[in-house]
Amino acid sequence: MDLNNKKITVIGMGRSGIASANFLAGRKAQVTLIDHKERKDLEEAIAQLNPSVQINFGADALPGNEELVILSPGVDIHSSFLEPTRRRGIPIWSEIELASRFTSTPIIAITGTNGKSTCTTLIGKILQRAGKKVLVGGNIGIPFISFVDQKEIDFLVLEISSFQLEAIENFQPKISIVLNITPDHLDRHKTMGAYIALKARINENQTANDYCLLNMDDANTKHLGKNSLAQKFYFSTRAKGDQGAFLMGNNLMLRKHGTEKTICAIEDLNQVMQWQVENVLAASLACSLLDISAESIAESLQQFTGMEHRMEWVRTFRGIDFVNDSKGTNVGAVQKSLESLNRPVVLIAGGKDKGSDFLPLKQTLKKKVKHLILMGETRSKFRQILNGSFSYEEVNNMEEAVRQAVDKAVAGDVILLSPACASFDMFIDYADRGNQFKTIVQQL
Ligand code: UMA
Repeated sequence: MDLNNKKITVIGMGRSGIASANFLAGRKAQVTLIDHKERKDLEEAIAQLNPSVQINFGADALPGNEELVILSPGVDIHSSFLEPTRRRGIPIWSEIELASRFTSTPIIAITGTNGKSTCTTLIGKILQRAGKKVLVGGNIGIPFISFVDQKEIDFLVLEISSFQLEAIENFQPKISIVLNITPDHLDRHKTMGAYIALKARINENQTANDYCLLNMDDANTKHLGKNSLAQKFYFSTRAKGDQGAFLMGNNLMLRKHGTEKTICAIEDLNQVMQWQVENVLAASLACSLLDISAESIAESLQQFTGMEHRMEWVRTFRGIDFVNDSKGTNVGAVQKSLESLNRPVVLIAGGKDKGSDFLPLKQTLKKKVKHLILMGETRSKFRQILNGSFSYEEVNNMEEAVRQAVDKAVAGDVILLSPACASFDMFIDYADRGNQFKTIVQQL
């Protein structure tokens, strides 16, 4: 694809937009970068840009002469300001579509509502340990476009979001994985149907030489391969299919082309990863399809201690375990986290609303949680669904939350921060929320 002198508009001056604009400018495209924020709020971003990039601040409207538009993930493809461009038939791509046109390195693409970052990181670790040269990024941090100029890489391991899939055309991973789909981002995608359809796009361009890995235990994911030409493999903690990775008794097993192999026992995994067996099965299966041996996979699994802010064990104090799951920003994540614990839980939840329906959480709360501590903007929404039927209290900050939780817990309990909400009402982001929790817990 020749970019020389091509008029390209990039929308959004965050990590994805800056990396895309610099990539395009480096290939001599005429790049306009637009952002609805004012100049004073973007000084740091400006400093990172190729000087040839033209910047339009405080703007939504596109120049009108663009031949291609690149969207940052945070920009909704249905935004009305894109209408004139769409009417002119100009292609509108996400950054991952652009990047995929400039690399022939095989891509392992991981999507799903929860567990993406853990699975992505784990695959990266297994492949690295097996001697492969890999780059790990995408929604998890370094934008995909930043990888395409790097040479002699064996695999790109990319966490992919529904926002990024919204504007793909040809994006074709060698291996696609859909971990699970539960309600999230419905403020943007509006319906579960629309959200599921977007996740399904991860395998729409795959061919019979590619692999599509699906969670057999999740009703929203198990049929997502039906329109894909890719070879289908499944992972499950409950059932045993013909091709895939399964839990049999206490063992993690691989089944491929008529042969069966044990990877390791659940007890061989770190405690945190025992809570996330589905992610472990998906990662093991992907690596086994890339011809990494079961023994090598097992060695990596045994060393992997999980991710910060995702079911992260913080400390035991007075016999109470403190677990930081600040990245549990939707109802499905909290359900999964609670289901994985078989001890009484004092749960700290609440935060910024993402248009979520908390009602499906009520049953899990009743089953698993002895006391609930609520904070943030969504307190009133929780109050409505609980309707006096459940023991909870409301607090104003993290310090109060931890103090009240300790008051309610006894030795043998778990105090779990798993908010089911975004963090932006009270914190910079989920990491800030998790770090504040950890600091307060360490000071007890
Ligand atoms: N902007 C506009 N117009 C709009 C919307 C946004 O101009 O209509 C501007 C904002 O003013 C801002 C910029 O766009 O300056 C921000 O762009 P962005 O929100 O896409 O943020 P980036 O920094 O580019 O980060 C994006 C992903 N962000 C989102 O999906 C919201 C990051 O995922 C990703 O790590 C990064 O690209 C690199 O690939 C974050 C995320 O929250 C972690 N992802 C969601 C999630 O995991 O749930 C999907």
